[in-house]
Amino acid sequence: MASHMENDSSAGFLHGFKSFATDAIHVGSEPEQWSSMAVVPPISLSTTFKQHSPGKHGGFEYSRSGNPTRNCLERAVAALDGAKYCLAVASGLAATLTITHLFKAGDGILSMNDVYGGTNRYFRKIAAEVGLDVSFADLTKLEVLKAALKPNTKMVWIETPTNPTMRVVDIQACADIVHEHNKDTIVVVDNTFMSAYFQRPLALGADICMYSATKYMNGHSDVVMGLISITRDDLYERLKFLQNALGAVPSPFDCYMCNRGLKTLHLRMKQHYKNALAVAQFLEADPRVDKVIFPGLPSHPQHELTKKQCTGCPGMITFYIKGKLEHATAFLSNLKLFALAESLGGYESLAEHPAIMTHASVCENERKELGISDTLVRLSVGLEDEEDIIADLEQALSAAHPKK
Ligand code: P1T
Repeated sequence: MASHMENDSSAGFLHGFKSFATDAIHVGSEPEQWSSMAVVPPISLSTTFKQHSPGKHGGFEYSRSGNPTRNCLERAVAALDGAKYCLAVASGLAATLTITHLFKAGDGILSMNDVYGGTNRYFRKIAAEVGLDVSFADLTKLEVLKAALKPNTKMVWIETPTNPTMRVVDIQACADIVHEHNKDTIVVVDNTFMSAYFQRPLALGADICMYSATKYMNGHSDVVMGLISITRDDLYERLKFLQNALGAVPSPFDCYMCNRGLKTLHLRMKQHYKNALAVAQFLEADPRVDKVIFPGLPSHPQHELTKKQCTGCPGMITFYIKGKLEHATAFLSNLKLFALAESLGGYESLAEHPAIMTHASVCENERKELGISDTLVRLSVGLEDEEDIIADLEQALSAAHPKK
């Protein structure tokens, strides 16, 4: 199998997934499925579908249960994840909610300690409130995982790399340990940061791979959506029931947009990686920066693990600026090309302050423990020209740390 990366940055990483681009472009979009032979899947807005006789229909009944445009997207994503099935839902958090509805009060959920702030908030303030036994642990340490598994643990939630501190969890090792503990305990990987292009959790032993498709999978910062990929038939049946019964489904227009975004996922991710590597190297050499966290740099503590389980790295970088909160604030306020905004994974560069913005809902003690400090800055490096991205970072660093 040939590597899909042409530049040296692919050195030592897992080989690219076979026929990824071809599948992204063709699976689910076959013209033969439409009487019009449309090459681009139409947006099917009808909420309901005519039946031949009661209960006898052409595959669709009501748009919450199934929609032709959503079908196209779900088939494409399943192919890209090496999965049998995919279910699209209304947001990344709707995916988390739908998956968590597999369980009942008293069941245990063990989550990676560093996760997206909204995931942390959902587990702590909603799932725990309705009686699920929620706990958090540093799943980068396998002995910690082993000690944290309980007889009632029904789901282990892994986010890797984590948002925002970019810790990397060994998916295969975790899945082996969890399934040895109890073969029915479900391992879920939030694959939002890596996207299907750089990481295939199901091939590494996970039972469910989920996304905030709002990020790289759609890639254009114009759709809020979640995706759930699975291969096990029993899990699919239960999740398909929940997709319809809970009702958190995306609109046909959003499904069209996300499917369109997928067609260039491979091109976008290669360029995100190239730009991010250049930015990470620039920041690491800069005296105004204390520390850079990017799994593609040899200085990342889990660089070797990243190379073993991923085919490359996305545009996500976090770094600690030298100084205090006022330096981080000055840096972020002076960026011109980067927009100071939440979210990530679009073609445009974004920067944010996790402690004040995306992870404000995580309690202060926990933030401190995880390293989400006042000087931590998160970048989502976009697809602009590398020299323009670096020039913007350079001028904002100079504004934060003016020469005396
Ligand atoms: O925003 P939504 O589509 O509901 O997805 C939630 C979510 C789930 N998982 C991860 C890893 C995420 O990063 C997110 C959303 N994250 C942001 C909005 C952010 O700026 O980090």
